[in-house]
Amino acid sequence: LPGVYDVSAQRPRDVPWFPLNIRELDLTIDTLDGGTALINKDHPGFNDPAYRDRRTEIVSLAKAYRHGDKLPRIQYTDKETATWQAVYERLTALHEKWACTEYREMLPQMEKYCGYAPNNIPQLGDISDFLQQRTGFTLRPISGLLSARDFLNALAFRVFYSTQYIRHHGNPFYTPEPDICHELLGHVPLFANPAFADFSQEIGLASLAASDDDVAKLASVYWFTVEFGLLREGGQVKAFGAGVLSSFGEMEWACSGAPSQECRDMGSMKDLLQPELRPLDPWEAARQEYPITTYQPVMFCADSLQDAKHKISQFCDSLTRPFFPQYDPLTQNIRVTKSV
Ligand code: NLE
Ligand code: FE2
Repeated sequence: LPGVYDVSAQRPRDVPWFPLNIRELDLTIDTLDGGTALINKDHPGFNDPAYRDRRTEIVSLAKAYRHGDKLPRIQYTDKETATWQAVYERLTALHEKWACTEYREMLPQMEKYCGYAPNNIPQLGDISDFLQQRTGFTLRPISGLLSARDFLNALAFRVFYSTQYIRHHGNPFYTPEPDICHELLGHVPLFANPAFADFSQEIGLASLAASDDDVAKLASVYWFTVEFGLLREGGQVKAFGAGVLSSFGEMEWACSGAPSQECRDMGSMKDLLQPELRPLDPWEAARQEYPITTYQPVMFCADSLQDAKHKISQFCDSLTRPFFPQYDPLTQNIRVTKSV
């Protein structure tokens, strides 16, 4: 409601700016790339004007979105649905083998309540309503890659920024950028898991007013867990990271122990035979460098989702904080208690 909460009335603060109310997420919608994501000469969509126009169309809806609006419903074309179908069918077969139990348990519910099906790209609004009732998470449309600070800050409010366009049909099984397949088949099912939702919010709270250095560390820990995390289940390596779960190529790369040449080519890993798997150590993950346009050469493997959650909590607690922010879900405000 305009006037009730005036987002433009910002008072100066002596820590890095962060949103104090969920409505202030409207101030953090600028992406690093102006909504083009990684479209460059190597992108399969670079020389496809029809694809680029469609991206612009979907992205402009995300740019116009403000807190409280209805999430845009997209009428996906047959061509887009065919890309989704190829990804969906190939991924769901692999998930049987290589997705962690917590993920596999959730998928039937996504099919039942959110419109997940091979021939239908689900709508963000339906998913957001479902998640809200399960864990209090909601989705917010975004045009492309956000800064780590803005992206992580939103998790404190149990808000997850989600792209809505789909990857190019030229390479459906791996893309370096987020797209609707990555969000829906990678991230969304685990946000319906209460323990996972709690720990995502914890990372978000730790990022509020954090120094640039600590935000970079948190982003790296996030990358090696929520995006590319692995865990062991009965001696087998399974995926819980969304970037692995949404990519046919990277899932085989990470979990099979012997990725095929076809799969390695897909992620530009012609020379490396397989990733180096290390036991999860957030302090080490915080310092580990990573590429964003190829498969991950180094990956971290937790003992379980609980283990990852526990270690990341300890890591968040170890950061020096100016104060301890808490989220009040009734008012959707951050409450700040000064540390001594
Ligand atoms: N590589 C992932 C995929 O193909 O689905 C997307 C990663 C986004 C960080
Ligand atoms: Fe992601």
